[in-house]
Amino acid sequence: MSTLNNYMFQSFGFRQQKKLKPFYDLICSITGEEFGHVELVSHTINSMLVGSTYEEDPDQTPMRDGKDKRISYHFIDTDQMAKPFDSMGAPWTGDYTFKSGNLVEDLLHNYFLEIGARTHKMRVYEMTEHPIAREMIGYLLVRGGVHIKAYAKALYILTGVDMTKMLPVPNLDNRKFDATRKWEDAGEGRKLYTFSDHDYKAVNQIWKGTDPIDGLPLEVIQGAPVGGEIPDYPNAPETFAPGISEEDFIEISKRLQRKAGL
Ligand code: MN3
Repeated sequence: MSTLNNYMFQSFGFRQQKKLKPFYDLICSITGEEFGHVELVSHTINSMLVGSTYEEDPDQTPMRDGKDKRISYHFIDTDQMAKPFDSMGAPWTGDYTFKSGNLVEDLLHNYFLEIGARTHKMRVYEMTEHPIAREMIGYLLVRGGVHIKAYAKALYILTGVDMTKMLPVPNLDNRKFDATRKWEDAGEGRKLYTFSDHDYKAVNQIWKGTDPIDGLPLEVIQGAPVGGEIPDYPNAPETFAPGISEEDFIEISKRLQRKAGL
């Protein structure tokens, strides 16, 4: 949420975007990817929560297990689907967005933010063996690594300071994680997607040369990566979601198919 909103507002309020187009294009491209990452993390949370409670008559307390979860309010407030709060239930707020307007400062902040996110991912990976969580973290470690390297390259072009020399931070190769290797092997750590079929081409003036960690050539991909299948979550009658019975759905289908309204 913080990376998405940082880059989004930095892109919306980018001064002299024509003159500084490669930097503008970089922030816009990564904004597009972060939107997808928020969706990916949401689906991870949603999928992991499927089956936390069960269908039963209300008097049988089918949601009793929610009472003892750390964020029991999540079970009261939602139908066990993700919302923007942290692992202790503290809500995400707009205070977490950073947009100074100074390009070096903003890129430095973004670089720091990505490194912080990498540290958190690595710790969470060490906290869970859940296959869905590991799959998500493995992928995001590789893609977040691209963002770290991209901001470092942008800062080098702007200032002459080579931030890539300190990478990786934390100092542990992505390949140490079982769930990252297939994405590293597929070259996902060296591709920067524009998330647009036509725009943001000037990003190739920043994302060029070789990978500072493995020395292999970098590549700009015009467009977005192939997406995964969006889960079709089952109904959860004990939460009253989505609240449409089979009988209701038959009637609703008839109304949907009618040519005229009402
Ligand atoms: Mn990122």
